[in-house]
Amino acid sequence: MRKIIILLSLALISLGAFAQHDHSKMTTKKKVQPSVKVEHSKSASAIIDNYLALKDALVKDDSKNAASLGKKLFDDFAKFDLSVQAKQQQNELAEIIEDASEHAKHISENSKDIGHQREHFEILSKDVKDLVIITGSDRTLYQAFCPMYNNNKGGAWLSTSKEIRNPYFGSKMLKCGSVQQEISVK
Ligand SMILES: [Cu+2]
Repeated sequence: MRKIIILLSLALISLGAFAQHDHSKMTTKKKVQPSVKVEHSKSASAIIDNYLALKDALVKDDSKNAASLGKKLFDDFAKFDLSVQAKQQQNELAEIIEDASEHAKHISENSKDIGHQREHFEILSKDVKDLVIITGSDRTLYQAFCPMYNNNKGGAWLSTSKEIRNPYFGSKMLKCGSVQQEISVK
């Protein structure tokens, strides 16, 4: 019996040590948020498609492709039909789209500066999330978070997969981050 207790406490101690070793700085910022359910809608499908393609280009450190996808997104925002959205949400949507267009534009104009593209992508990601929560989505999205981006201030992005592929660090730190929130379709 005594032996078992000693073994158990040893196991607990090593578990504790392991947990502490596991990026202690980062886990403090890894706030898991309650999942949200949005309406099923195709209103934002083109935006989601091109946002995700842009995210993948940044994962691949492909600033040139990111720039052309930034242009596509810019066009998607321009084409977005506000009139079919609920009246009381049109103003807020218009503001989100105005901001998001600006970030998409900067991404399109900085094909030689991936760091700058990533700065805009971080805010763009927030805009796309805010947009989708209002308009609804045609697919489940996961918000992932990299605690190390921007001098450990962290940065979030959206993905259709729970697998981490980091658009802020690309090949330098492909798997840094964790899923923070699920945005699923009702
Ligand atoms: Cu800029």
